[in-house]
Amino acid sequence: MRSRNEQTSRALFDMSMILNPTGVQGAGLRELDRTQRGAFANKVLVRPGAARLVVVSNRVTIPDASGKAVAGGLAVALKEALEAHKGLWFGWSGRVAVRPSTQPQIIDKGAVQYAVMDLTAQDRQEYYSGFANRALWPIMHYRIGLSEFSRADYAGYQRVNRAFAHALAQLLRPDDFIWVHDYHLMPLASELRALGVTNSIGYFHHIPWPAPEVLGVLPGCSKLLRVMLDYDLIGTQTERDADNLRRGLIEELGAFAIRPHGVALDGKRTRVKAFPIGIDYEAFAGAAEKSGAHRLVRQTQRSLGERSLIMSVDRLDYSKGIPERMEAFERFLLANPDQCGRVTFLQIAPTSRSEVPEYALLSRAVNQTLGRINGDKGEPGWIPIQYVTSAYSRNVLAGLFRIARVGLVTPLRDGMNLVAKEFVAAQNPKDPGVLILSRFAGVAQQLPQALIVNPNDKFEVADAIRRALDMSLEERCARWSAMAGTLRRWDVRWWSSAFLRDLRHYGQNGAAQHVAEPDQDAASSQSAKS
Ligand code: ADQ
Repeated sequence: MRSRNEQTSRALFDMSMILNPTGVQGAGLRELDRTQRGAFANKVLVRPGAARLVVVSNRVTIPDASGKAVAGGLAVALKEALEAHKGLWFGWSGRVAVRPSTQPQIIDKGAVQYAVMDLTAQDRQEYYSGFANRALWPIMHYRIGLSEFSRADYAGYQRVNRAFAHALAQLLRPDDFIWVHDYHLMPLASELRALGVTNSIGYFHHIPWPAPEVLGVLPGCSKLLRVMLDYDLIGTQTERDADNLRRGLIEELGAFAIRPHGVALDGKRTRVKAFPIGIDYEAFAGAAEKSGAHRLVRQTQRSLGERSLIMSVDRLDYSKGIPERMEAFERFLLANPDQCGRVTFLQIAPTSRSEVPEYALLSRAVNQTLGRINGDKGEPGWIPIQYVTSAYSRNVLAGLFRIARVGLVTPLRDGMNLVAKEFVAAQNPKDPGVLILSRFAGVAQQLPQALIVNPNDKFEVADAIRRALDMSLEERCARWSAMAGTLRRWDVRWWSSAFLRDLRHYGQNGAAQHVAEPDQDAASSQSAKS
């Protein structure tokens, strides 16, 4: 069992980068011993409990000196799986160095080993800020107009993936199974295969996978699709994402569909399946229950008085639809003058990726919209929209969610959206608030009992706010208990164990590189477009 401190310690968590920056300085660093370089051995079937789990993500969360994980929900989930498998977590240290690492730095913490690499400023710019966050992120979120492709960035993206593969391959044992996370590292399996690594390799895509027509706009998209075939198993957030990726592989590359969930091409076979990420429901609910004593929660409750709280929490990202949401709230006030002075909308939105120009523009747009609405609609003693940009502990967020009457989660596009799940977990079962949810967030497919809206339609969102505020206790309880049941059952432990179980299964049943022909039972073999 983890300690409560460990469970509740939380920093702002950019899940898409997989975890927040942490200091990795200090005791435990050592250079890789040459005798450890025993990679490139033949694949060994993974026996439950016997094989080591190797997690790879853009950023690595290393427990701090006191042994506590400085981490959000995913770090907690992965840490548990890592500990159970005496695992290794590999990725970027978060540091920029004058020279790139050729060898990872190894840090031992209890049952888990961490291996981190430094990047140069150029690597960071091209791989992370450039290709990952200026080209891939917008395309994957259907924002073609914002996607900036540059060959130099793409070369940097490939270079960092290759360097990571070289460093990681030195650490691998024959029976390790490898779990790669997110869009920064899509070519990693292919780079590892090129080095002769035959271990089972899985990949989880935390953000949406767009329709082939959208991804097709990105120069070099068929190369990006082709490298996905080197994974044994690819996890997506929703069935729609899985279907989009399978269609992309079939339509763009001419791969064959195979049953179940898979595609095959040129002797490679991969499975693509939805594994909706969950939260640590009980821990979040427990934190919410005890949060009333927290100063910030009490202060907020006092300042609200009789007013209803409408609440949103997001990283400051254009995919989250923050200015659009503020305008929908303005529309609600215009349509419901009786509500002026009776509701407060609290938007928490810590800055992220500020080195990317589109994010600086967004920050300005949010401030302008906010200023205009508060100036137009505010009154002495009442500011309609409160906007804060700090990161808060899980206890504080949970406490604020619990006193909110409405959770307004309206991203324009989102892989899953954990905030919606956290809002539900934080509610008082006897008097729950109402969740308003964008139909374009992956979570909407799991929570149809929320009020589902199109975030581009201000009128529809405004009507949903009114409906939420007027909803009877009976209806709120019925909706909430259905959502809570789903989230309890499909929690973060289910997510990691379901993925790893399937990775073992599909890894054992044909590594990507070992398949000569598509399965005979192919439901719909489709021929190459070209
Ligand atoms: P994100 O885009 O970062 O994640 P989200 O799923 O909402 O979005 O996760 C954000 C996390 O950060 C939540 O746990 C939230 O509580 C926390 N957080 C946000 N603001 C905070 C603040 N001010 N203080 C403290 N914590 C804060 C990406 C994808 C998502 C997908 C996740 C997980 O974009 O679609 O759900 O990965 O797979």
